[in-house]
Amino acid sequence: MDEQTKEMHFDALIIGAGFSGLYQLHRLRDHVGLNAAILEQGSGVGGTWYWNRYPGARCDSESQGYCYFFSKKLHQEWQWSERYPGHSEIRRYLNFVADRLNLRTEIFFGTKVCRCTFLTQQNVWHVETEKNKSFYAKWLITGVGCLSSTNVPNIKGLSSFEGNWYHTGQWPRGGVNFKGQRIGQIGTGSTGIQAAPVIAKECKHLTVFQRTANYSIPARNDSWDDDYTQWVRNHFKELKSLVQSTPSGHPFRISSNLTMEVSENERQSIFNDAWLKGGLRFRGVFSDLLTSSKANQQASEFIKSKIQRKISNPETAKILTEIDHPYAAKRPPIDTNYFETFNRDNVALVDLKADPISEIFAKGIRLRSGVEHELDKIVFATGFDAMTGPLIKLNVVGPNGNLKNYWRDGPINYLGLSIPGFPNLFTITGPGSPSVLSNMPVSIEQHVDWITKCIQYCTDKKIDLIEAGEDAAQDWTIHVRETANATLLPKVKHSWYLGANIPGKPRVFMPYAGGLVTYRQICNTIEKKGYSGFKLLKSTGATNIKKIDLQKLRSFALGI
Ligand code: NA7
Repeated sequence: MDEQTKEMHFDALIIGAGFSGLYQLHRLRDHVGLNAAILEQGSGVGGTWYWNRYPGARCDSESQGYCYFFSKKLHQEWQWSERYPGHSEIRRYLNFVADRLNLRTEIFFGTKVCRCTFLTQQNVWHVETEKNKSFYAKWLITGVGCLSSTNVPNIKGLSSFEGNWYHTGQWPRGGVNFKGQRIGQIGTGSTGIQAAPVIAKECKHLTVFQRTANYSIPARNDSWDDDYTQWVRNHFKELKSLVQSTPSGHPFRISSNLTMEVSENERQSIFNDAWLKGGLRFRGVFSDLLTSSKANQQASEFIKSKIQRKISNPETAKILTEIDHPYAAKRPPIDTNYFETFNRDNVALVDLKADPISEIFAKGIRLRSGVEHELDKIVFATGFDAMTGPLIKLNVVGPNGNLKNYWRDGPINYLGLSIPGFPNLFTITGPGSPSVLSNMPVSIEQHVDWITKCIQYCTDKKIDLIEAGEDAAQDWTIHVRETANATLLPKVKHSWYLGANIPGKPRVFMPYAGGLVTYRQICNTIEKKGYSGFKLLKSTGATNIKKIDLQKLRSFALGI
């Protein structure tokens, strides 16, 4: 390496300045004492929430659980305004955290990573950015999120469309003006279900193109008053212990009752209570909703009947409730007036199962039957190349080859954290970890704490290289699949949990369905056993980590 490259050495580089990256930087810099930095594509902190600014974008986790719990001080200073935090409030929260912990000095904004190569001679990662800048570090940690690689379906004729089109996951920072316009929205997942009611209120006419009907539970969002905020502050310890002791990481318990072991009346009353309370809590009213088809059917029928009653047009109600999968086997959306939106005069529903999109033409969308929908703007609420997509996009190359090739048949790794053949690389909330099946900040804290301890251990013991062993990774990958197969989760046609929404992507259930509590215990046991299943290597040519001038580096990264 020449003089210039030596100057760009870090102990640790973290990719992404969302919940994961910010906390990881804090832990490595402030607790382990490493020279660490974040490389962030956007111009601000927020991660997934930096890009998801579409109308109605809001978290489905309740705000008293959607935050960091590592610092009581931070917790006491922050105040959420609503039951479910909106996208701009989440960005404000992450900016508040970045400021309080003084993290910005170690974040390179506007720095998109395009390649990460492990240099075997030096035992360092070489990270290249879109602006042809290079960074080097012993440790590489990805905090790129699970839902950051957008999926715009390859529909014939999109380039001929004369209006503007947008993907919800890359929403323009200045917003989009829908006033007086005819809007087409493709997609009715969690995002589409949040967006449609808000767009409908703003635009002249909204046409929703639905391929698969979806369940949704009313969110029953509400603003928080000062009493509740005070209650949350006073119960920091209890809330922390609650989110860390539930399988989903959400601030509510899962009932141990079995659906068919209560009377019909009691069952309906339990469902009804949960419907009135709203949100993801519905999933937790019985313990077997995701393991027993019979139990699930009870919940599914209940929800469908509730939805039907909301919609005035029977034909529309039929299209919206012909749902082809068990409740919550796909990511279960929650909504604010989604189904009611179809009672508005300016909203139409198109059933793509009956009449699929044939092409996009200059003036709008044409269906296979020849029916044309003239549109001024198209909104793609068509989801993401989830979990593996953002990691593969980094073009990670280990000593034996690249990640894309290694994962060509689906992700293989150990604990969702470490990949054989990719030393000193950790993937926060990677495939094979509970991640998207859990309340993300809780999973993230667990991962970051584990990674930090592991790096501290390697530093103390002068270990140069650590990576998942092949056998341990194979066993873990099989365990992840078997755990999912014991549930109804893989029984869905188009689920992004399975990668089935992306043409050509291997159909493999990606997140770990064993729950956060079990997962945490497994990780802790592995740590206590001196990182069993990992390969730990000491070499003579230890990486020479040099203190650097951050200001100089930041200018370098930004090309100024
Ligand atoms: P999802 O849940 O993947 O939903 C995408 C939607 O887009 C879904 O309704 C898809 O129908 C539809 N889609 C995708 N491709 C097409 C094409 N080619 N034609 C028509 N319709 C299509 O993504 P979301 O953004 O809603 O949610 C992702 C997560 O973000 C969410 O779970 C939260 O955790 C946050 P399909 O069901 O595949 O038939």
